[in-house]
Amino acid sequence: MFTSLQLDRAQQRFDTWDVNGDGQIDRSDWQAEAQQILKALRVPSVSPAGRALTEAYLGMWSFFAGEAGIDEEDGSLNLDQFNHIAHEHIVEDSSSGFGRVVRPVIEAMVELVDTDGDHQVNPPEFKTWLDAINASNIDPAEAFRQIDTDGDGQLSVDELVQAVRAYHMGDIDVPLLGH
Ligand SMILES: [Ca+2]
Ligand SMILES: [Ca+2]
Ligand SMILES: [Ca+2]
Repeated sequence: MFTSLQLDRAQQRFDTWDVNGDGQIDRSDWQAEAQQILKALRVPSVSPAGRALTEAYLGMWSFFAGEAGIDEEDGSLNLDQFNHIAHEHIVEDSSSGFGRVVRPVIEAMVELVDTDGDHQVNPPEFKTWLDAINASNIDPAEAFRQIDTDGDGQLSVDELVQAVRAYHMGDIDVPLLGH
């Protein structure tokens, strides 16, 4: 069963991904979410980094569509279907296929904000990340501490992938893939 916080997170996640607000999630919503992030970062969507993010987002959509047994071009998911898949794959099983489709999104985001090129995210780079997903109500320093589980002052791809799951579990308060 979902806890109420997990349900709340799933609802927030759904509302975020339902970019055009029609109560259904489809491919265009995921594309729009990636476009919004790229626009906020002033990165052209046709650049290699822009393409990588868009493809990674569409990879997440392919996963959800596949799990729901719907056509990824024409199909759409309602809230119940979305919750079911999220429950099965995000909350219950950390080694599931969802982890494998989240990782490319995290890697693409790290690439986009990693101004010093060390493939990790330092505090100023993390601030850029939060701004890009419009998470203005998040305390960047507190969020950083929650995600930096080894406390080395850098967010690794692994820590960030774990944080996506921890957010949906209700263990931490930081949405990393849009808000
Ligand atoms: Ca929609
Ligand atoms: Ca860096
Ligand atoms: Ca770390």
